[in-house]
Amino acid sequence: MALNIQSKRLTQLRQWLAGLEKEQHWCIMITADPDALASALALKFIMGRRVQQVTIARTNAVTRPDNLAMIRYLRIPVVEWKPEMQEEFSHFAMVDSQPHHSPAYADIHFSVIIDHHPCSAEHPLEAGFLDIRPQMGATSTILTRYLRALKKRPGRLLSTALLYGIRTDTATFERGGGEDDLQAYQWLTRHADNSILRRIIRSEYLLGWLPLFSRAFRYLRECRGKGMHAHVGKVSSADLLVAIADFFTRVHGLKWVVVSGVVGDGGIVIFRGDGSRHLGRLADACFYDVGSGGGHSALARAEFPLSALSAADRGDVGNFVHTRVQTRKLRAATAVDI
Ligand SMILES: [Mn+2]
Repeated sequence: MALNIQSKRLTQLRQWLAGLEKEQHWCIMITADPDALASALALKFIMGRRVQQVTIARTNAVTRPDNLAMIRYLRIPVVEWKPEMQEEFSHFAMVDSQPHHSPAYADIHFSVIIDHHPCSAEHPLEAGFLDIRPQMGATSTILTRYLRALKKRPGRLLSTALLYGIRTDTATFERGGGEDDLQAYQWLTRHADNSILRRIIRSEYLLGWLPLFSRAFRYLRECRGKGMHAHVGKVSSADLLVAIADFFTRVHGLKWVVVSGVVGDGGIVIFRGDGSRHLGRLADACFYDVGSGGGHSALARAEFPLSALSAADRGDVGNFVHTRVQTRKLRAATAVDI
């Protein structure tokens, strides 16, 4: 049975490929993340020289350092999508997403949709070639299966891209991914470049973030014996606070860390730890009366508007956070556990 379904899909894929024509200009649209980038690169490789042109266009900005590293080291030819580009193309494909996922896709007809997100009944999909498989941990797994079935051997860079796509979407099989993903992953490791993969994985920070790390190191103060707090002041995004907090989790002997900063007109506090102290409850206890806080034992977050603080506290948010984390008593567990 499974074999029949598989071969029916393969027949459809072959039919679609056979129907491609030399004068066509294709655009593969993505919301760029590792799985989407890898899947688009694989689809472009499969389409090969059957058509005039295959452009990969992203509708979002790429800011994460590992994604920037992936594009650079794997030489993924992705361009920023602009609505006026639409007339340059005769055909559109979409991987790792569905047309209703973004308003940027609204006015476009897609001839190909390949995705692993579930379909929704409100948004029926229509495309010349359609392959939606929610049971797959990554769209990269679906594309890897195409390569294997079509007996197309991917090069070093494409294999590494697909590997990183599966790795990211399944959190290296810690958070999803099944037998199919594992099989694809194993097959890809034979063709991939481990040293490039390692460079991508290790690209965790951007140069522009280093001054923030420097501020965090200078501020670092002890909290309740086993923890540390660092306030980094104004930052452009809470992601930077998360990156700094995650960095500190690599320090052996540091049980937990609190990294705070100001984003726009609000204070954000990121908690990370080894689970020995319930940080979700701590985050709640420290900030529930000025904002909100919560999370798991090893991973929590609190936010508050600066307008909720006194003028003196607003003038020294770092000290406000520090005093709270240092002195607040936990509330009853029932108040936060849901
Ligand atoms: Mn995906």
